[in-house]
Amino acid sequence: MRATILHGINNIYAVAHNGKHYDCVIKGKQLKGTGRSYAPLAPGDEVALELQSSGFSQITERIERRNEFSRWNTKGKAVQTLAANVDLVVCVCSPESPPFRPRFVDRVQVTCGIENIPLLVVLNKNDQGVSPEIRNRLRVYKKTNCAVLECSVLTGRGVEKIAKYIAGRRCVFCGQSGVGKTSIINSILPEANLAVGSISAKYNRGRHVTRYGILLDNPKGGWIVDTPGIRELEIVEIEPADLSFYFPEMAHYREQCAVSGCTHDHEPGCAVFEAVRAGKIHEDRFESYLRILESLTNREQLYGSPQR
Ligand SMILES: Nc1nc2c(ncn2[C@@H]2O[C@H](COP(=O)(O)OP(=O)(O)OP(=O)(O)O)[C@@H](O)[C@H]2O)c(=O)[nH]1
Ligand SMILES: [Mg+2]
Ligand SMILES: [Zn+2]
Repeated sequence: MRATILHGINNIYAVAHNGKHYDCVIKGKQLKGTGRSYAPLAPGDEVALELQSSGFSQITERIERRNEFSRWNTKGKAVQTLAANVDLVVCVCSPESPPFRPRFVDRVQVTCGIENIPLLVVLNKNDQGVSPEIRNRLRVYKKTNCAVLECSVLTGRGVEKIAKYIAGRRCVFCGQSGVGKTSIINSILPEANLAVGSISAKYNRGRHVTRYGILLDNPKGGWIVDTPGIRELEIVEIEPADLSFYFPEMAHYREQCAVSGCTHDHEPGCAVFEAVRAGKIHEDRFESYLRILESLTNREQLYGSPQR
C-alpha cells in the first residue's frame, strides 16, 4: 500500500495512510528508487509499504518524486531534501530579530526556480517595524513572480491571509532559525502545538528549536512541512552560465549581452551590467547574483563534486 512520509528520526519513519499513522523502517540496505543523498526519504515522499502484524512496517520503495526542495548539506557533503512533492515553498523572514537577510531569500528563489516550485515570501514579526529598505527589497520578489505577504504572530495580523493562501496546497516552510516558522504554523494549525523557542539576546538569532522536518495535515486541504532553521542555502546543481535564468529581472537583458554564454561578471558589452548601472536591476540583487556565481564557480573546492 501507498503512504506519505511525515518524518524520520534515526532511520525510523512515521508515515500516514488514510489518516492512520505507522512507524516503519526501510526494507533491505538500499531503498529502491533512491541514489546517494543525505537521507533516502523526506517529508512528503510517497512510499510503498508492507504492513507487518507486529513491530515496524517496512518501506519497500520510494515512488518517483514530482519535485524536491533541497539544499547542499555542508557537514554531510550531500544533497539534503527538506521536502518532496511540494506545490509551494514558503520562505519566512523577519525584519529585526533575526535581521532580514535578502541574500538568503534570493537563494531560496533560485532553488525554487531550478525545481519550478512557486515561492511565497512571508515577512513575519512586522510588529517590530519594517524599514523602507526592506519594503523596497521585498518589492523585487513581487516583480519577479513571487507572492509576498506580511504578518505578525504576536498581534495576529496577516496570519489569516497566509492560512488562506496555503489552504489546499502542499507546502514547506523554510528560513533561518528564529524567524517564526513554527509560530506561524501553530497559529494556522492550533492542534499542532509544536515547540517554539526564544531569540538569543547575545546573537540576535534563534536557538534551532525545530530539530527535524515534520509534515502536518492541513484540514483545509494539502499539508505543511515545518523544517529546522538553516543558516545557509548552498546551490550546487546548476552551471554558472545558467544562473541568470533564475533572476527573472535579468531575462530581458541577458539576451542582449555581446558575448554568448556571458556570466555578467567581467565580460565586455554586458547588458545586465549596464542595466544595473542604469538602476533597472536592483544593485543588491546583482550582488547576490555575483556571490552565488562565485560559489558555483568554486564549488569543487568548497563542496567536492555533488553526489546524489
Ligand atoms: N515579536 C514577535 N515575535 C515573534 C513573532 N512570531 C514569533 N515570534 C517569536 O520568535 C521566537 C522564535 O519563534 P519560532 O517559531 O520558534 O521560530 P522558528 O523559525 O520556528 O525557529 P527554528 O525552529 O529554530 O528554526 C519565539 O520566541 C516566538 O515567540 C512575531 O510575529 N513577533
Ligand atoms: Mg521551528
Ligand atoms: Zn552579460
